[in-house]
Amino acid sequence: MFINLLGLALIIFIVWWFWLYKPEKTKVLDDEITITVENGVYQPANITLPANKAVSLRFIRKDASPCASTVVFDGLEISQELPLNKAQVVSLPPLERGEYAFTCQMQMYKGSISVQ
Ligand SMILES: [Cu+2]
Repeated sequence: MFINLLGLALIIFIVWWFWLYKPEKTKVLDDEITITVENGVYQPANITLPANKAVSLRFIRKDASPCASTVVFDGLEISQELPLNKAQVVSLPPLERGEYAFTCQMQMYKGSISVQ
């Protein structure tokens, strides 16, 4: 009986993890949002922006590895060097609705922008 309950809990957890869990999204209400580059993740990594509004992303890189030193916005033709421990602003033009990805050069860091 105990084993069955444990198995059930495990199944529920797996279902939740793979199908129900959605990464937290950060809605941008200001004109600028700060993104930290550290420990293999952009923080926040999933950003929701309003359409047709120019927004600045303020990157602060705390990861010294060269891999993290460039942020690339695929599809927007933006590529920006990020100095270590110093804010670097990337200005996004007003965007149409859609999903835009941003990554480091080797795509170990991954982020997404959802324009709505
Ligand atoms: Cu990388």
